[in-house]
Amino acid sequence: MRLTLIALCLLLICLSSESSEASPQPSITGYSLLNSVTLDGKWTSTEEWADTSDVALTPWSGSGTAYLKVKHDNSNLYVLLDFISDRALSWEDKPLKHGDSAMIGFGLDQIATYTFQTTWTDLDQFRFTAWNGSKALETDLNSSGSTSQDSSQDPYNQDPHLIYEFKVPKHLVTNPTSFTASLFDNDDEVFMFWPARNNTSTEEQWGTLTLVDAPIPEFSTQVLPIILLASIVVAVVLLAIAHRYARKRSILGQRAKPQLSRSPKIAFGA
Ligand SMILES: [Ca+2]
Ligand SMILES: [Ca+2]
Repeated sequence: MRLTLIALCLLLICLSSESSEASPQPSITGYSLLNSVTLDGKWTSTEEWADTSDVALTPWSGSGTAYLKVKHDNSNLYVLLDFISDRALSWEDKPLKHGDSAMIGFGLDQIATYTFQTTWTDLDQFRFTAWNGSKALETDLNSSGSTSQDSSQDPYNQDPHLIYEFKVPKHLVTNPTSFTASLFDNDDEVFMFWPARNNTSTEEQWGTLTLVDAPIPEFSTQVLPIILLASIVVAVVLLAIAHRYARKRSILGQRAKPQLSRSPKIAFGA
């Protein structure tokens, strides 16, 4: 029984690793939101961004940890960039020039269409800018961005770190669209990208963002192996208990047989 359990666990681990390696394409899905977004540059509640999937950004220089999430409603798409490893805020007027920042870009056929950036300019101030191609736009196109260091409701990590939120009108982007996101931590000079980039950093390295008109499935393919493993473990444990119980009953039954066979004799003798 113990060997069976170990074998099942190994099988499920193999299945789980295969499913995680089965999606190497740089693509992300933006699900229809169930929880509304408040553009305050933080997880307004622990549930605010729990209704969509995430992908990890990859450091281009240095090391770091950050996650990207996208979802949408009828009018806008929303982007979260959670820079977990950026624990120190730096802004533009520091001697090192550049402030901590986040950028997202949308394209059509790998050509940049709109780019949005949020950059810290002071201890409590940031600047939101928009470009059409390489041209900076005076209008913000009804888009907006926000950032903070408030991580109190962040399910990933509650230690204070930089978080960015963006809102972009859906009519500005195609569906699906070429998409990229990046983060810059000035203190450690860390660039984080989705998808991962090499030194050439061309737009052909952008990924694909697809907006689907449905909420995230309750049980994603990533969760299914875990549920399956848990179900099998429970089933094996129940079988083991049932087996032990049956064996115990069998032993007790065998012990009880001589007593039962003696009883009629006693009654007969009386
Ligand atoms: Ca928020
Ligand atoms: Ca920083």
